[in-house]
Amino acid sequence: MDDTSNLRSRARNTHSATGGAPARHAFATRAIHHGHDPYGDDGALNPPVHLSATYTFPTVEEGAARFAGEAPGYLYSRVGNPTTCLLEARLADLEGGEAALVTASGMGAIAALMWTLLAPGDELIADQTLYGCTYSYFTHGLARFGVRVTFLDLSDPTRLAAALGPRTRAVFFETPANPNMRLVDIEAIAAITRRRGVRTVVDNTYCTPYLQRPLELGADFVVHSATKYLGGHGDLLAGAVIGPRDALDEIRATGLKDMTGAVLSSQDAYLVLRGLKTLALRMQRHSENALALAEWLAAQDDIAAVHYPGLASFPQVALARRQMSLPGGMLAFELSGGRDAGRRFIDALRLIARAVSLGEAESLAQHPASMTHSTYTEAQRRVHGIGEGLVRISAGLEDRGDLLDDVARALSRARAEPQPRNIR
Ligand code: 3LM
Repeated sequence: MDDTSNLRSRARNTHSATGGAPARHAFATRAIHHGHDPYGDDGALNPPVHLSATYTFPTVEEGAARFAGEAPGYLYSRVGNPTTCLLEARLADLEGGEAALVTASGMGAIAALMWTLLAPGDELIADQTLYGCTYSYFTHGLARFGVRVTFLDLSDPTRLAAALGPRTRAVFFETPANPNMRLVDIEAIAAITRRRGVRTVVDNTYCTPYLQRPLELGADFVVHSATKYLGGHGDLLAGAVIGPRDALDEIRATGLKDMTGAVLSSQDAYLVLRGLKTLALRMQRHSENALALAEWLAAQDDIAAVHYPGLASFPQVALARRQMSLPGGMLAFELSGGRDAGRRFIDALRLIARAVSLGEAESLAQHPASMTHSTYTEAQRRVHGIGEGLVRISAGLEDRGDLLDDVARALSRARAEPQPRNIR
């Protein structure tokens, strides 16, 4: 057995633990209980944080058997750790996948998956609108190593069949897309890729499995920035890949163990497990607050467009209702005054924080063209549908009235003459 296949078997062993709540329980219950037996070992209601880089072998023979994948047990935390493995079991369960792999960041998850799926000469087809660093990794990272990356507007799935070539291995998209909220029909895309043996990868960061479960709609892999809603408190970076067990074993043994080494620490895995306990509640509140903001903004004369899947005026509202159980906590909008008005608005906010990232208790606002999507050139942003005046808000968990007051006040200041920054 080569090193890779040993580790695949090893990962299978360390991932076999289930226990906890049976699968018939509802999402909110499984997000709290799945995979942990509070009556096991020492009776701890909360799972312990295992702070150990390495694990002892009772004998050399036993250690060799673990390395060969012939005996269960941990060997080194870059391959598996009881706390990270519990998080993996829970995320796999919530997304409806066979297995999961957690990583040090969302970019770590995407890189571990892509380095494993793709080889020089292969083609990746990606949606035209992506989070800035994913776009940068595809264009400057994968392309440098001989992978052809083709960007396509996947909000129209009919374009895909004609674009698939003999070396197309995977199709990657976010839905809703960061930052312009355009949706991609997961079921329609997966119906096309399945027939051609091409893997469909969905970045489900904006939705979380509480709102949308791409694997149930035919996707092969889900990736997450768990830094966002899954962790939920803005106090860590983490990522995840969820999908078929054999493929995940391979990603663990190659993309993660040997190529990126982007392993999640057990302390951060614990914090994500803690965040998951309130995921269902938080996603409901994020959605309520985002809807209130979107509706209020859409009623203002000087707002040129509001992009939010919960609005009846949203062009893809039928798809949103079919594919997502709630419209989520993210919205984007454009002021008629363009880039300057957008930046004045963000500068005038007092409660909503000027910051990138999303999915935290605190509401956050940012200007994609000069922040999260500054990895695109202005010309590329035009082609990829990312407006210069776009403002992105991650609706937090605060009181809805306080958020509306902040937005109303900032908007009236943005309408006025340009103000010096941070005058209150
Ligand atoms: C952001 N996004 O503000 P990490 N996939 C999606 C994402 O939104 C992100 C990642 C992957 C933002 C981060 S910008 C400097 C801050 C849809 C991250 C990458 O590696 O955990 O940050 O995830 O939009």
